[in-house]
Amino acid sequence: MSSDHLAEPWQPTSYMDPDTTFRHRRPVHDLITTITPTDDHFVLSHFGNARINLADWRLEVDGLVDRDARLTLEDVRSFPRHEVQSVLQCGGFPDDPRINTHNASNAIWAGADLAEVLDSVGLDRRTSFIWSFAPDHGTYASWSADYYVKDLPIERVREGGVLLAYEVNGEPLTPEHGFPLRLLVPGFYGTNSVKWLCRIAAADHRAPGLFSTELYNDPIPSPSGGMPQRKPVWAVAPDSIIVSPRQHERITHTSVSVWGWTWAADEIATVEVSLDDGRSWQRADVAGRVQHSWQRFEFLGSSELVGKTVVIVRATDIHGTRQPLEDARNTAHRIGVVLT
Ligand SMILES: Nc1nc2c(c(=O)[nH]1)N[C@H]1C(S)=C(S)[C@@H](COP(=O)(O)O)O[C@H]1N2
Ligand SMILES: [Mo]
Repeated sequence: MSSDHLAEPWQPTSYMDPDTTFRHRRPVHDLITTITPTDDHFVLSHFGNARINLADWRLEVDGLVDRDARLTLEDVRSFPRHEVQSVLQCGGFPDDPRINTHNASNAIWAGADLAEVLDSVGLDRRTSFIWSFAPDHGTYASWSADYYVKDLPIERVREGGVLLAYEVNGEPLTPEHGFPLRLLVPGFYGTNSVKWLCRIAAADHRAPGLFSTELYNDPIPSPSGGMPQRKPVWAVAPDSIIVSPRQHERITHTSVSVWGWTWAADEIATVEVSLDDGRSWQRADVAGRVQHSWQRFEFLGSSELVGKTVVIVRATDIHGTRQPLEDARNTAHRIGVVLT
């Protein structure tokens, strides 16, 4: 199938409401439960929220496959149902990888495994990327587009757990979270989990598009002044949020408790807490993870300091990759407190 055909998205009847960028989030200090209730789950929709008419919605599956398919929601539901507990984290500003927006939630998603659906239509061996399309369109900051398209390396799909998700926390998806169907890519930044999914296509090259090959690609320093390279915003780097204490909280210095959530594409091995703005670090306790969930960390200790200080938390994953203290999508979280 030609690339020209691949670039033309099929679209169900839909409208945008609102038709401007839609963001919703709770303060991190309110994220006190392991599973984030759906109403508290953050929402990020670049162009606004698409409202889909289920009656004419289909999931088109085409590109490098033996048999094109047009699946109804019932067809998708007829595949084995998989549940995945997973953190979903926004990658932050699509053109600025130096800011951590601390925008994350943890939920139980259910749906069909994308790898099983692709096997059912016969995937061509040349496939290296799976493209995913949605009909939302409009303007976002200074950019505009007629639809949303992302791509995933086939290796991630083959690992399993990439869902065509129709449920979150035991209920059908809400419109803001992608009704009737969304992609859920555990371990990858939220931008890849395409909401209002209407088409997936198998291809042997990356999907050209505003959100795939233009925005959401981080510069990587080139060693010897060669051609600048860019890396797609895919796997989630080690990250963490401090749920407690809150900004400006007064804490007794002899009994300091710091807790929150930590996660990465792979499991987090250690979390360190600093009570003196990064001069010294102590280990926190870290719970194990369930599938791709976030992990709770907790630190109980004391400080010789009294007065204003900054609490910082940094996580390290099982590969030894540690959160940086500045200028990154996963910059360590800092909270200013007063020790009394
Ligand atoms: N179709 C479509 N899918 C999308 C987006 C979008 O704007 N349009 N935003 C992405 C981004 S940047 C994030 S962080 C997640 C947020 O998912 P949520 O709103 O369900 O939390 O959806 C992703 N999927
Ligand atoms: Mo995002």
